[in-house]
Amino acid sequence: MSEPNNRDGAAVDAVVIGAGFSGLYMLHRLRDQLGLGVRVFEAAGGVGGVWYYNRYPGARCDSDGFAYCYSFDSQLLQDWVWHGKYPAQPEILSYLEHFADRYDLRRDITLNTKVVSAEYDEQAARWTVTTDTGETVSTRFLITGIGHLSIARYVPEIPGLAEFEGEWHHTGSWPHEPVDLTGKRVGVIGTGSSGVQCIPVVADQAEHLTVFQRTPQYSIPARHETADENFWREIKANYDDIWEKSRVSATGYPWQHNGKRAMGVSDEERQETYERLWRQGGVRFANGSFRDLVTDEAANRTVSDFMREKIRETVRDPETAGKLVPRHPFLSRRPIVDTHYFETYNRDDVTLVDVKATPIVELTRTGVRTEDTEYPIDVLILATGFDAVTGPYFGIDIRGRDGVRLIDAWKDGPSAYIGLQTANFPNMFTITGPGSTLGNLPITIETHVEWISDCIGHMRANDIREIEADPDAEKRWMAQVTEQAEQSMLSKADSWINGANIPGKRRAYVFYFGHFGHFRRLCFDTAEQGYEGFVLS
Ligand code: N01
Repeated sequence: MSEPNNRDGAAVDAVVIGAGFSGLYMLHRLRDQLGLGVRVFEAAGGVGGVWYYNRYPGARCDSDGFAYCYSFDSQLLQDWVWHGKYPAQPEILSYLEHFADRYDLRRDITLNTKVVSAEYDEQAARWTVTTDTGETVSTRFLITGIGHLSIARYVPEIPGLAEFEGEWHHTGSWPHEPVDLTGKRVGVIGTGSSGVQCIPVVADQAEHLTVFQRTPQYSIPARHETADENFWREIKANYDDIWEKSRVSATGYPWQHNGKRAMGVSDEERQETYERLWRQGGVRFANGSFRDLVTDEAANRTVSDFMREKIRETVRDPETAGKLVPRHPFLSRRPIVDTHYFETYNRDDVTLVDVKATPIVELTRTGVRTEDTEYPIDVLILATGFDAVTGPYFGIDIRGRDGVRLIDAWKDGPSAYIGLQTANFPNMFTITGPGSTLGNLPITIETHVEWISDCIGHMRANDIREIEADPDAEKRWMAQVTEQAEQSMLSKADSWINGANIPGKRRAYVFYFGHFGHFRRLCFDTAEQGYEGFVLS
C-alpha cells in the first residue's frame, strides 16, 4: 500500500530533495511507475536545479546538448528541438520546465522550500523531514537530488567585500533581473568553466573588462557552427544507437577513444588526430582521441603541449599569452569548452591580471586592489566556484541510525557505495552521490534513478523494511575511487573535484574516474545479485 500524497505534513512514501534533472525524473519514476506518494522539495522558485540558478551571461552546457538530456523517452527525443551544439542556460531550463509539464510533475513539487533537517527513527523505520517553512513530513524513503554544486556557492573572504560600493554577483546565484553591464567597468574573478563562459559575453557588453586569474586553464573551442541541419537530422535518426553507445562508453557520450596509445603512433598521426578533433571542437577532443591521455604522463604531455601551442597561436600579445598558458596537465581538472575565450584577450578593452604574481589584497569602495595596482570596478563578478558535494549535503542536518550526523559520518571525506547509499543511513538514497561517476551527468542520473526505483519496487515486492550500504563494501569502493584518481592526472592539480578549492577543506576524491559503462554495469549487477554490497533487513 502506498501513502496518499498528503499536503498536511503527514506521511508519504518518499521525499525527494531537489527538482533538477535528478529530482524530476525520480518523481516521475516513483509516482507514475510505482504509484508511490511522493513530495519533492525545492529551495528555488522554479524547477531546473543548477540550471535555475546559473543564469550568468554566457551560461551554457558544455556537454553536447543532444546527449545532455533524458534518454528514456524516445518521443521527447524526437519532439524536442535543441538550438545549437551546446545549448544556452535558458534553453536547458525550458527543457526541464517542459519535462515537468509533460509528466504533470509540478503538483507534487513544493517550491521556495528548503529541507533543513532529516532524522531517521529506527523503531518506525521512517524519516522525519523538516523544511524552512516549518512543515514536517514523515517518509519511508529519503532521496537526495541535490547535485554536487547546487546552492553551495563559494565566495572567498576578500577583505572589503562588505564595503564595496559597486554591484557584485556570484555566477552561481545570478539575479533574475537583467544586470546591465553597458558602459560599466566590470571585473571577473575566476577562470573555471563559469568564468571562461561568461568572460567573452561580458567583454561584449562592458566598457572595460578586467579578468583576475589565479590559475590559467585549458579550454576547447565549442565550434557551434559544426551542428548544422544535417547534423541534427542524423542525430534524430540515430538516437537508439547514440544511447546504446553512450551506455557502454567510458564517459557517457556516444564515442570512444581510438584504442591507441598516444606514444604508440607517429608524431604525424598524433598531430593529425589532435588537429582533426580540435576542428570538430567540444568535449570529444578530451575523450575521443588516445586512450591513455589521463593515465600516462608522456601521453598527456603531448596533448597538453598541443593545447598550449593553440593558446599562443590565438592570443596575439606574447606576454598575455604567457600568462594564459597552463602549467598543470590537461585533464587534471574538469575540461572546459568555450566560445571565443582566448580570442577575448585580443581586445583592447580587456585586461588580464595574474593574481598569483600580484595577489588581490582587498576590495576598496570602488575597485579591486592587488599588491601593485588598484583597478576601478563598477560591477564585480565572482566566478569562484562551489563548496562541491559536501556543501549541499552539509547544508541539511541529516541524522541516521543512533542519531549519527552525516557531517560526522563524512568527516574524513564524503562516501557512499557506488554513489548510492551510506552505511547507517537506511532508506536514504543519494542520486549521483559521492563515489559516483562525473562524465555526462544526465545519463549517470538516469542510471541511479532507475536503480533506486527498481530497488524500492523490489523492497515492496519482497517485504524488505530497510536497505543501506554495507560499510565494508562502501570502504572498499571509496578506496578504489581514491586509487583510481591517484593513478591519473587528477592527482596533479587542485580543484573542486578533490575539495582543494576551499581553504581548510579536507582533500578527498569523491568521483569515480573509471569507465562509465563498467560503473553502470556494476550498479545493475549488484541489484541482479540480490543487492550485493548493501544490507537488507
Ligand atoms: O568553478 P571552479 P566554476 N582568488 O571551481 C578561482 C560546472 N559547470 O563555477 O583555479 C582568485 O572551476 C579559481 O582559481 P584556482 C563544472 O562542473 C558546468 O567555474 O582555484 N581566484 C578558479 O579559476 C565546473 O567544473 C557548466 O586557482 C579564485 C575559479 O575561481 C564546475 O561547475 C558550466 C579565488 C573557480 O573555478 C565549477 O565551475 C559552468 C580567489 N580567492 C560550470 N577563489 C556546464 O556547462 C577561487 N578562485 C555544464
